[in-house]
Amino acid sequence: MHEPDFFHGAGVRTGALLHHLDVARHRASWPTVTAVIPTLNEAANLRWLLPRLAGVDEVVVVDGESADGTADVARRLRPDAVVISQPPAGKGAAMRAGFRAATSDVIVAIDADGSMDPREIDAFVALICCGFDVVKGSRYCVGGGSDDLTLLRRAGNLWLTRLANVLYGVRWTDLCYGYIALRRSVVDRLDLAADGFEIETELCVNAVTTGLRIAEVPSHELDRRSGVSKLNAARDGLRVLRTMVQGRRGPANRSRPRTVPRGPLASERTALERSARERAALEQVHLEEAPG
Ligand SMILES: Nc1nc2c(ncn2[C@@H]2O[C@H](COP(=O)(O)OP(=O)(O)O)[C@@H](O)[C@H]2O)c(=O)[nH]1
Ligand SMILES: [Mg+2]
Repeated sequence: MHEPDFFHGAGVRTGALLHHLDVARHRASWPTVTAVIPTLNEAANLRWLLPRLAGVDEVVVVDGESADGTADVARRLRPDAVVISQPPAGKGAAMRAGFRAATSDVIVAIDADGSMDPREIDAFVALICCGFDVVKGSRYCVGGGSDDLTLLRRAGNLWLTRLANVLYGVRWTDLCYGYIALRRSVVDRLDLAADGFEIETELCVNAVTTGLRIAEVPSHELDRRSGVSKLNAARDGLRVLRTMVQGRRGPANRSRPRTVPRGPLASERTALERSARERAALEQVHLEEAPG
């Protein structure tokens, strides 16, 4: 006799159902995400990247008037993308424009060159859901790595990271890396002004001096897929150094935030409340398990 499917391996099915409900519960409280992508002649690389960002709610491409049709490729592959064109004033200027245009709860800055794996985005966002304001990728903490860095850049980054740790009393493992997620609600507090590759340093040090909660997450940097890096190790290293030293003077020396920061959005609140509830439940379990 044919039994209803439901009765076959009911235990397994119940487990699967609970799993689906759990995933659905997490999806419901998962914040919306905007990927901000600065581009300067990255048409070929966008063909690799954009299809891999299908799960992201919003894509903002800030193009430095590329000569290779980057903006057209972006519009064709992602018709709902916001594409901003501006003179090639530097990666920092592009990222600031992208942050201003983003509308989601969480912003993830990701390079266009295929060096940052979009599959890592969920790990960044999960840490935001745990209560962090800024989550920076690290190629040097356990689980991270790079196929892209030259010896000179590796040494420069190591030295600059150590200096940042001394100046700001932090324990970062990677300073000059552009794979970063942040709550959109903290963008104004960061008061970003950098035009060049020092933008990541400015973002991180201003986050410290304004008291934001910062986490590092392991990230594996891949080789740029095609084209060449626009970074100049000596020139941009000096700009990073200057940004770090200036930032040490603290927020009082920067201009005031341009707008009043707003509170978390509904989906952020749900996620944060849930993670607080889960933390409280875990603490309860530890208490109950503690001897005596
Ligand atoms: N819009 C814009 N994007 C830029 C500019 N300079 C660099 N980028 C982008 O910033 C990202 C990082 O640049 P890249 O040359 O790969 O630097 P690297 O990863 O540090 O070697 C890439 O997606 C570039 O296309 C610029 O002046 N304007
Ligand atoms: Mg690159």
